Amino acid sequence: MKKLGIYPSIMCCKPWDVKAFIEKFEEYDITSIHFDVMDGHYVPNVMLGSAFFKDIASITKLPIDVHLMTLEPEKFVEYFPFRENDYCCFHPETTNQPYRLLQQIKSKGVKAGYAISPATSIEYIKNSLSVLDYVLVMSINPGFAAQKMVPDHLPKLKEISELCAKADHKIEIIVDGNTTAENTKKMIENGADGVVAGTSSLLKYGPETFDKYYHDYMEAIK
Ligand code: S6P
Ligand code: MG
Repeated sequence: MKKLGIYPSIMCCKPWDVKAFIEKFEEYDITSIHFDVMDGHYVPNVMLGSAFFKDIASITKLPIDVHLMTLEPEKFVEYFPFRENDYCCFHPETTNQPYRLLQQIKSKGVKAGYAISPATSIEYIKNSLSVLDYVLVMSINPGFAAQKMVPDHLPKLKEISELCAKADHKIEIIVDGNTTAENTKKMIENGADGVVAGTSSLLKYGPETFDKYYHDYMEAIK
């Protein structure tokens, strides 16, 4: 079985713990650092800016996956000095030309994805299969950590993964929200290739607990 992708959500780390957590992420060779950007308009919260992105990029070569929860994501894409192999996704309903924006992101050498909120139509995915590198499937309403998985998530995840399997290249399916070990098992069964890890699993406490939580989590999802 393919190794599950792990995308720890840096917004769940206290500022004073960020460096120590990143050292742990490197030690465990995690897939990418999940970076939540919130504009206070698309979602009722404000989070993580481009200066913080630059700071993280200056201390690690791990890829950073930027999750834009903003209106006019085409503007925000220009604020971040992406490196090759970083990821960037946005919510397709927040922009007039989502297909064009995927192409724009890919032209920077960056992996391009859609973030799909619980009620967002999967038609966007259907009409963009050839340009999508990944889909971030939200199992919660975007805006806050520490929420519970919505009841409609698993069947939607299955539908999305089956749809993406029709593409002529691999489209990664990453789940964002409430990825407890118990939920992660069900998410894998329904097509997840990777999960965002936050307060529900690896980042519940400080970096000194990471080893324990990582081993317990990996053991529990076997
Ligand atoms: C929510 C955001 C997420 C959270 C993540 C936190 O708007 O997009 O990436 O950071 O879900 O993890 P948890 O385990 O607290 O749900
Ligand atoms: Mg996110």
